[in-house]
Amino acid sequence: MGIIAATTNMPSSKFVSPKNGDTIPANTNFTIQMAIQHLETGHFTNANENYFAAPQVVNSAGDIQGHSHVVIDPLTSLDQTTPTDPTKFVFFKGLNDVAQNGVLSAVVDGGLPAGAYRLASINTAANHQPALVAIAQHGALDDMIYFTVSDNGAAAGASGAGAAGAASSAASASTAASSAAATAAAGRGSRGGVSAASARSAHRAVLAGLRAARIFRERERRLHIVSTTNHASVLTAPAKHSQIPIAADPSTSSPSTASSPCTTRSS
Ligand SMILES: [Cu+2]
Repeated sequence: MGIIAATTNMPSSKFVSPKNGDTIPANTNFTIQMAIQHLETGHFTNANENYFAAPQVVNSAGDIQGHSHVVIDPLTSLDQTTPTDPTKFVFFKGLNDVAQNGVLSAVVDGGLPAGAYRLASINTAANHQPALVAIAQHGALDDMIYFTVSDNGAAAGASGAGAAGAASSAASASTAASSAAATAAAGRGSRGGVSAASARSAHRAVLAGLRAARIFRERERRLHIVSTTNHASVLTAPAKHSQIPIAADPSTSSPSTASSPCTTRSS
């Protein structure tokens, strides 16, 4: 997984525009702005080639080096209670630039048709994996807000109280997701990697793991990225990842391309 951010360096974000509960005009350009902290933005790799393919790294201050994404899901109403379909978003953009004064921006060209929407961040390490932090119980590392797009500027559907309810369900959904993720992670851990393998392949796996650990430690040393705040949870890459350049080294990271799944996409 890489170097896990200390509790003092957990990233978090909050949308500045649109704000939760806002109503914006239909089919009109708008700019998403999101304030972010404890993420050293501007680090990203080509998602077509290196998606999840190298471990998370942090800078000398302990902040994760990565980037963010914004995604807008259409809703049936602001107080929708059925789960959304993650393949059915209407706007997605990787925010690959460095934040300006702590704020990341993305223009939604042409805007959106009238309706109710959910806007969420996906704060990630350079290889697009969700940010990893030192403890399972933490506040949301991402933001999620609800807004209305209207032909006439009026809020669609839910009352103010309804909108507040939607926001609070979002908060609990987010907490539930975190705990589900933690449970899943624990499940993977307890199953172990090699229990079902033959003794020989288990032995090979251990040797490969040790080799990967050695290579990873050497990279850390070269990149001077280990600080006292993040020693606690250094994890090593699986052997099959050991030759993949890590993103903190600018000479080896691949630029994102127009065809990368981490760039703008509408569906
Ligand atoms: Cu990405």
